[in-house]
Amino acid sequence: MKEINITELERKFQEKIDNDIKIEPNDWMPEEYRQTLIRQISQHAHSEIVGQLPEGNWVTRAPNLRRKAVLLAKIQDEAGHGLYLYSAVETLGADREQTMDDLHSGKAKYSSIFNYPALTWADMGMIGWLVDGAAIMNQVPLCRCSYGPYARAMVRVCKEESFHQRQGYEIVTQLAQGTPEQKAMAQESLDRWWWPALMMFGPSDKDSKHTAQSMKWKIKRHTNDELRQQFVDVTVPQAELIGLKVPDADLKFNEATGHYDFGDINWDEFWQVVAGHGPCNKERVAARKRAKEEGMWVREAANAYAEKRAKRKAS
Ligand code: FAQ
Repeated sequence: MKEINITELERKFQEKIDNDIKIEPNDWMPEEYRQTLIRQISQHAHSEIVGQLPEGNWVTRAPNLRRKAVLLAKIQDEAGHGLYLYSAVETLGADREQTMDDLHSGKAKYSSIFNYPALTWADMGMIGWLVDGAAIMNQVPLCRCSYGPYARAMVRVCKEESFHQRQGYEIVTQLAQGTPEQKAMAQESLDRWWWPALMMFGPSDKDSKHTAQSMKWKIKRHTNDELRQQFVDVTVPQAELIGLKVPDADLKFNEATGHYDFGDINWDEFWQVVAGHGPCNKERVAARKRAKEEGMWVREAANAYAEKRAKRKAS
């Protein structure tokens, strides 16, 4: 009897997916679907939060007040994205504190890109242009994700990422049109960030263990390689327009396919970074742990105040 009910629930669930009707928190969903979403959304949230660190490094050294104000606003936006996403994870029954503890213990992943250092001011431009650019390419399709709270969070996130991408491209454009030293700084930064940006889209389709199922559930709408190709096709002309050279000797527009062919990605480097052995992995996780410990008194004070107010209201 129980089995028949589950089959019926699965049928209804699949029917909604097939008809592009959003799955909402109180709807029945297969446990694997729930777990896949908890994994992806929490890792996405961690990426937004850890992603603040490379840029935070430059707030005190921004070249002028306008740049500092824009950078601060962008970093605040990333914190907001993390908070929407942690809330979306909670709608799936996950515990927010636990997901953060998983980040701190190394159990949960976050985007490989944030394990690279931001060494020059040009890197602030490159993060906006390439990293937010890649994030948008990946996240616009997520606005049509089958899970309602994630899809809705993505709509606002994408609008903000779009502003981030433009401010990054503007920084890089100004440097590329500046003095020879500024242009060289922009080129050197592109040389360092190009390949890690391509890695953001995840392993190639043949090595991606989750893509097939996530596409069936309409969590993902495109494969990792499809999105990576779209990113290359859009970004290479942007680099050419401002006179920068993408560091790939094999990059060539293919008239037959209408896409750019590009060189091999160093997957060994990608998996090393994902496994925790990138240039900044230890530093990033240590910074998050320190933030939790040092912010403990604020949370305790806020909770004590909330409890006191609730008691006063009740009496
Ligand atoms: N880094 O089978 P797949 C941003 C892992 S937000 C680390 O292909 P899936 C905003 C993957 O988790 C950037 N690990 O997995 C910002 C899995 O391991 P698991 C983040 C990666 O989930 C800008 C394993 O490899 N965006 O930048 C990476 O189907 C500027 C096998 O991979 C999102 O999270 C990687 N790059 O596809 C903030 C978007 N790629 O979990 C500040 C949402 C793969 O089994 C400044 N996420 N792995 O242990 C997604 O779209 C997907 O999760 C993918 C991976 C495409 C990232």
